Amino acid sequence: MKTVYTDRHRLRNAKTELYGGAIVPPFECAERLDFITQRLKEVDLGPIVEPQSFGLDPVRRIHDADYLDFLSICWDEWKAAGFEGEAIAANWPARRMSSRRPKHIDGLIGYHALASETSICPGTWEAAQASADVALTARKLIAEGERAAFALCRPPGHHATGDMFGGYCFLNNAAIAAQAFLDDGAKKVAILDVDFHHGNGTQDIFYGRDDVLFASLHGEPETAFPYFLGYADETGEGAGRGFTLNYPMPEGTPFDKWAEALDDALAKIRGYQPTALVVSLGVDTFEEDPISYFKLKSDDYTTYGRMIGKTGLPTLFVMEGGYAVEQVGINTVNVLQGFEDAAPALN
Ligand code: OKP
Ligand code: ZN
Repeated sequence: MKTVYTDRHRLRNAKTELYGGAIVPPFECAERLDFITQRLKEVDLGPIVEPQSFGLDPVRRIHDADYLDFLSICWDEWKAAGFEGEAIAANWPARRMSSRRPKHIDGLIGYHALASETSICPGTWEAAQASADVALTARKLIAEGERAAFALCRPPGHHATGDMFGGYCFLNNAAIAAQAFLDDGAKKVAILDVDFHHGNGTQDIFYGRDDVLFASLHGEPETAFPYFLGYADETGEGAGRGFTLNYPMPEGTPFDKWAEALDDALAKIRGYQPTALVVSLGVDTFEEDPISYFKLKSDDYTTYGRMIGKTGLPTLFVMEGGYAVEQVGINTVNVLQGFEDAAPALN
């Protein structure tokens, strides 16, 4: 399988994350991708190719114009405001307050943020656009006949909504790619989110629609980020009723329990008969992940890659999280190898 990758992810090199009341070096760091590209080469999974540029039109299909405008000006305005640190949200339109959009960047950033851990630094906007191009390029490989492709995206995307960033995400790469499949003639697309965290952004974007089936396996919202979405009784609204599937699971969940949820999700995805499957691939389900609490082991990634491969669907893997940096390469590539094992390349 081909991987799409660009060094432009390094344009985002944030120095700060707000974590437990302390400012720490971000868990979501450039080094993660070094371990993944190294492993891809070690096992010779396939060619690593550069993305092409699609511009902002396919991004605008998912994200609001004023949100994209905010992302493009955020750093310059933060600097112009005279702040010393990286741009970080500290103010929100909380319950019973006005949701009108402020002008000052200190207010505006809160309007467009869903959490405060993620700092915006110079280069963030450029890296986020490159990450979307990676997803769109890998999607195009599938449209042109590949059975599968790996979009090695960074920054990740599944927490980003149409108008909010947070949880290390700015542009929702998986949603942008899914919409591109539809705009290219697909009638139905499924998104399977196996990252440890609930894909709240993707769910929110497609919640009222029946042309995208969204299924997410994740830490239960009572105890895991993003806390305010991902309950099992969230199943979609209006035309989208029944097209959102949530599998929240408790602390300590081992692979056999997790795999039962995956089995159920895959059966429903098969029944939906989508033209393509987009996998939001986060490997923070790993037992040694520093910010998560599932108990998957490295071999389990191969096993579930095979399970996904057995659907026989054209599959776009889009990189999301995974923070046990030194094992991120092995675990991610295990999924792709397991997939190829069950679904050999067409050419
Ligand atoms: C991004 B992705 C843990 C705090 C976590 C943000 C996590 C973002 C995860 N105690 N804060 O889904 O991997
Ligand atoms: Zn995650």
